[in-house]
Amino acid sequence: MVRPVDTGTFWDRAAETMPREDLVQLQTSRIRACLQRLKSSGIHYYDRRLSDVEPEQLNSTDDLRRLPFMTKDDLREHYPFGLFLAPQERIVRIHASSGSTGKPTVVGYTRADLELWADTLARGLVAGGVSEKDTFQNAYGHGLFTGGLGFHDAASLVGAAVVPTSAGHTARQVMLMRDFGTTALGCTPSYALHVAEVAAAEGLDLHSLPIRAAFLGAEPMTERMEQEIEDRMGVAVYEQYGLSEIIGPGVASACGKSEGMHVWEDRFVPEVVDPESGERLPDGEVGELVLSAPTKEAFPVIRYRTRDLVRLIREPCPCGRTSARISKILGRTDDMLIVRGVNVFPSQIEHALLGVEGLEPHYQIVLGTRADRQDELRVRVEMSQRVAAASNLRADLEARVVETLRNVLDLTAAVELTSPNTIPRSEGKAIRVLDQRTRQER
Ligand code: DLL
Repeated sequence: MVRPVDTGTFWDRAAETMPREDLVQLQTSRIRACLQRLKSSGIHYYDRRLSDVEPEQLNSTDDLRRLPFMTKDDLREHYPFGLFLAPQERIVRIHASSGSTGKPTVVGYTRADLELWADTLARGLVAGGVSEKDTFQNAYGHGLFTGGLGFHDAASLVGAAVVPTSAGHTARQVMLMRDFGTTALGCTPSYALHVAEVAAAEGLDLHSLPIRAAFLGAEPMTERMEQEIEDRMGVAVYEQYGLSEIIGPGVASACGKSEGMHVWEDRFVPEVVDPESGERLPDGEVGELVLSAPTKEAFPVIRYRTRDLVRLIREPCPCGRTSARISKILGRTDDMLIVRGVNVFPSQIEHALLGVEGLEPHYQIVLGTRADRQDELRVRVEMSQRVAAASNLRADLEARVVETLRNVLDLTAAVELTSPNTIPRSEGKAIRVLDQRTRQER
C-alpha cells in the first residue's frame, strides 16, 4: 500500500481529520461487522461470550458498554492460536510478548493486518515529520517483540532509509548514527538515555549531529524523563503507545502539538473504565484503558482490558487531527506497590527523582523486608559526576532525596546514592522495580 506523504503533515489526511460524527459512525459499523464475524467464527469462546449479543442492536460506541471484556487470561487460556480467526495458511507473521509469568501472549497477522499495521504507525511517524528524506535508525529489539518489525515496516512504507540496528551494541549505534547521518531514532526511552550517555562518554555531542526526532515508547516515560532525553539528545520526542494484543506500536502516537497521543480511532476504539467496577468513566478521569480493534483479520479484539491507566482527552488538538488522545500512561493496574499499607506508583518516584538537582535519571526501586518484618522501600539512584567527585555534597543530596520522596509518597524511603554508571542499563524495557520481599509479606 504505497501512498504519497501528504504535505509532510498527514499520512492519511482523510482518516486523521475525519469529522467526529463520521468517525463514530465508522467505528460503530466496524464493531458491528466484527461482532458478526466473531459470532460466526465457530470459535467456542465467542459463541459463549457473545450468545446474547445482537450486532444490529449496536447503535453507537456508547453501546459498547453492554459487551463483555476480554483479558490477557482469555489469551492465555487459548494459547497459542485458539482465538485466531484466520486459518494458518493466511497467517504470515506471529509475534509474542513475554509476560512476567508463564506463557507469552501470542498474536498473528494476515498480510492485510501487516499492511494495516504499517499504514497506521506511518501516521505516527509522519506526525513526527518523518518522510522519505529521513534516515530512521530502528533500535527497538527485532524479534518476537512487536517494536522492531513494527517500526521497520512503517518507516519503510513512509520511504525513510531504515537502519535496522535492533537494540544493543550501543557504541556501534552511536558510530552509525554519526556516520550515516541518522535523523530519526526509534527505541525505548531508557535505551535512548543510554545511547545519549554512551555518545557523551565518547565525546560526541549529539546536538551537533543531524538527529532531530526520537520515536520512543513501550515503557513509561514521565514528562521529566522526556524532557531529559530531549535535552541530552537534542531531539524532539514523539511518544508512541501500543501493545501486541491490539497490534503492536501504532495504537496511539504523539503529534508534538499538544499533550498526549492520538489514538488512531478509525481502527482502535478507546474507552476508559473504572478498574474495579469496569464501569465507563467520564472523559478526563483516570482509569483503565480498554481497546477494541475491529478491523484486524487474524485476531480482532473487542473491549480488551489493557491494564494501562490513562486519561482520555477529547478536546480538539491544534494539529487538526480529530481523534481522541490518551494521556501518558500514568501507571498500570498491576504495578501499584503497597508499602507498609501506602499505595506507591513507580512513576511518582521517577517524577520526584528527576526534579532533584544532582541526580542522574537512572534509578531502581527495591522492596525488601526489614528485621521487624515490615516492608522496606529502598530507592537506589545515581548521583551526578559532580556530586560523586565532592563527597561533602552527598549527605545534603541524600537528605533532599529522602525529603522529596517523603513529600510525594507520604512514606520514608531508604535512599542509596550510587556512583555514576552503576545501575544496570537497559536495551529494551527497563526493569525499575525489584520486589525482594519475602512472600508472606506481600
Ligand atoms: O510495547 C508495543 C510498543 C513497541 C509500543 C514500541 C511502543 C513502541 P508489548 O510488549 O505488548 O507491546 O507491551 C505493551 O507496554 O500495555 C504498556 O504497559 C507498555 N507501553 C507501551 N507503550 C507505552 C508508553 C509494546 N508509551 C505494554 N508508555 C503496554 C508507557 C507503554 N507504557
